[in-house]
Amino acid sequence: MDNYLTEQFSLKGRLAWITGAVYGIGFAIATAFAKAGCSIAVNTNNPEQLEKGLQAYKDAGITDVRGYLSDVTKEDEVKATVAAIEKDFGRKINILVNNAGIIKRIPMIEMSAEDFRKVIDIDLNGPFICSKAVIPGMIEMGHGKIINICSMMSELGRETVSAYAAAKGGLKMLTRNICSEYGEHNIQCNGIGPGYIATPQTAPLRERQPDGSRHPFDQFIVAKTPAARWGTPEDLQGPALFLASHASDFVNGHILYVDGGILAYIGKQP
Ligand code: NAP
Ligand code: GCO
Repeated sequence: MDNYLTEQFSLKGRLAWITGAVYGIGFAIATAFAKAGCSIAVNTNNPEQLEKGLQAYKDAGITDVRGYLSDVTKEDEVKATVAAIEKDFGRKINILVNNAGIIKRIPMIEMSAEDFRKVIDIDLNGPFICSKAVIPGMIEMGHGKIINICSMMSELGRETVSAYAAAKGGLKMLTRNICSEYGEHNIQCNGIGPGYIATPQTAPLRERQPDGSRHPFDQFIVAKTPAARWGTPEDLQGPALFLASHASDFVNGHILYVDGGILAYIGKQP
């Protein structure tokens, strides 16, 4: 039994690049991959966060990890990062997780075109640029795994997140197109669609009100989630390991929603 599970889910000998994984969801996914035997590369465009993130990996006992300072929207920096990763680890990248992302919560008609473009640039152009940089090496190796961190907003809209929803909707279709274009090279490209996860990105939606009560959005989301709770970054570790391992070699172009059931639920009668 143990041998079978190891064969299916082990990442021993693999090299994964998880973008923006100095904290939050990316950090949790990278930690799970490391525990499954994978070498880890992470990047951010913020030197202080990179230093703090590498210390956090060390504190977590993760030693086979290296950090790189780069912006996923800048193709020259991404190409240099891929070259540095492959030189430092002495092999090509087997697994790419396009995790880096931002959100701006602004009513659409009040959002500047510059702000809209910045979200699209990081959340959609970034995954394109990073995937384009690693796919040739995966073709050469005859295998590869790409996991795009999509969102509930790949399927649903809501007030103030027009740019983010457009980006994450596009990322869902980029996932399907990479599957279509490179599946014949034994490259599997899938997405994970997290529900509402407690990370710095959603902290503003969970802040206590001045009177000490829970944020209205916090109450809304917990009521809208059949699991009746916010997700944690650790909730995404098993699904990510599945999509990074041999267990998913015939799964391609799929968005795996890890949302506690939100997408299935119409909501409780008031
Ligand atoms: P987070 O806590 O805000 O972390 C985002 C990460 O991306 C940070 O490490 C950040 O690094 C990095 N990053 C931002 N811009 C970058 C750039 N241009 N180049 C390189 N790195 C960059 O977000 P999270 O909640 O962990 O979310 C991670 C991913 O999951 C995002 O794609 C997000 O859209 C998606 N997601 C989140 C949720 C949720 O509820 N939290 C749900 C669905 C999907 P710095 O801080 O150093 O800039
Ligand atoms: C928001 C949240 C969501 C989550 C996530 C849900 O403002 O609605 O930030 O967008 O980040 O994407 O899947």
